[in-house]
Amino acid sequence: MSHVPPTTTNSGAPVASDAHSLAVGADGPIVLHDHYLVEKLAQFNRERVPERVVHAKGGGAFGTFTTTGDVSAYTRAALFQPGVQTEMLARFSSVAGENGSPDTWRDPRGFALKFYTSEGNYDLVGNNTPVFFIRDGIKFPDFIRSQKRLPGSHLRDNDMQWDFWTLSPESAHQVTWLMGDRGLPSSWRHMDGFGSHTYQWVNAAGERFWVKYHFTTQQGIDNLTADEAAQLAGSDADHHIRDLFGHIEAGDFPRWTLSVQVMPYQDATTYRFNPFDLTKVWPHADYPLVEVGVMELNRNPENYFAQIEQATFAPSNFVPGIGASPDKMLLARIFSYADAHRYRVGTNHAQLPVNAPHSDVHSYSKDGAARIAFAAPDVPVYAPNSAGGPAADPARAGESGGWESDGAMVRAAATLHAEDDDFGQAGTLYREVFDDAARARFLETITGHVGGVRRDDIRERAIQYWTQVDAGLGAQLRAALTGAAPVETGEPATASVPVA
Ligand code: HDE
Repeated sequence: MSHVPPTTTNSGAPVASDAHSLAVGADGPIVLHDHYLVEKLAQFNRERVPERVVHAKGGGAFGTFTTTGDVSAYTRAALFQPGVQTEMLARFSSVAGENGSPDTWRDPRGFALKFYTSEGNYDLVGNNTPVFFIRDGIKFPDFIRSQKRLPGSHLRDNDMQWDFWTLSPESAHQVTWLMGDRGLPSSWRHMDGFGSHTYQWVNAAGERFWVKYHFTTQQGIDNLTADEAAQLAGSDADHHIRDLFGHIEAGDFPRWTLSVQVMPYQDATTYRFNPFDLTKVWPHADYPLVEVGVMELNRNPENYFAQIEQATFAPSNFVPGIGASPDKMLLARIFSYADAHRYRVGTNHAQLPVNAPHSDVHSYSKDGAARIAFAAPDVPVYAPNSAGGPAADPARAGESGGWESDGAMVRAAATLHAEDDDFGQAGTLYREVFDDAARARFLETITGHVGGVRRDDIRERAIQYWTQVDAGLGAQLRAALTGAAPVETGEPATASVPVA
């Protein structure tokens, strides 16, 4: 037998047995000082960290990002300079399901990226859809709870989901994405990724631009039918984890092309849509894609828990040349993720190898549970100091110039732009992006989903919701739900019908 190492305790001491507790005589009482027995059982009870409250089920891999284009006119960020290659980590996930739930449930897919850049970690935490259900983070806990489980029965519930969605009409664009073919990608390799939010890029001259990120899969878009997804949910709950791990292990490395849409800073005030509204896209005809580079995933995690379960991605992890925007959802996320990580993984989560930057850290943070890295003893633990401690440098930080804003503090929706409404882009997606077959599958999906609603008033609101997206669709849905002959209108919804 090849040389096997001796089993030890967590403290490294060799142990006598993994099969027998220490007892008085073979049939006697177990003794408390069998500290190895205690260690095994106590460690076992503490093997879990709290799962992510959303995006709990997922998988990921390491890889590289290579900047093949030249976007230096728009950003000074080191990783996006021509020819630069940066190590990275990606984690893909579903949203509502708990850890262990099926990978193929209909859901947006998380598309979380961590770039270990020469200026610190840059995290871009997006989804496989360019938009989202809501446009203000204060609604996020409510939205997520409506998608999860009833407090009494602990069962998921179509009434909750459609009650929330139909009372939040801004959700229509994302729900159209969700109920369409892109809600069931055949694998993580066959879906696009998006930063979703509008971000700010700042170039070396300090000029500001607004950008949206698009990761186009080089494997091509491929989706499951509802039946295929349901079958896989029963036969292989880990279908996507298995697919990604197996392809990388076989040397078949998935790749995505990163492009950005770039909006000149001043365009934001007059653009036809609110460019910071996360429920809206910027039509590519308005701001075409500019190619940036290629992301390739080419190394599997060695230990899932250490490197994927404990990975912490945060929209607050910006690097010089990249910053936030007035998107209220992004601004709420900038608080929430780092808070989640301190709770879920620990105050020093950024020191775990998977989360640690590949560049030098000169932070004044100190101590805290499970501290691993620390500064040399002669480095001051306070600033300002006259002992050569780290000094803040605005020029290096290159903090984005932010944006101009004024007015009284209010709780109100953002100002409307010329074509801002809740249903227009959803209708465009349904009528102009879906083909006939996709529209037929879409009708079947929402008929099944709305058909699961018990309360008549919610079901009626759902029919009106889809009528706002497209009058013909609403008529077909009503017919499908009531068995009545569809009333052919075909005209897109123009008159606004109150949904709530
Ligand atoms: Fe998340 N989100 N989110 N989210 N989200 C989390 O962070 C949150 C939103 C997304 O693989 C949590 O570590 C708020 C949009 C991904 O580790 C949490 C709001 C988008 C992941 C959280 C949003 C996302 C998360 C859960 C509304 C796409 C998994 C545990 C303002 C653009 C990242 C955690 C990974 C995870 C908060 C909305 C994507 C709770 C408050 C919009 C891909 O902090």
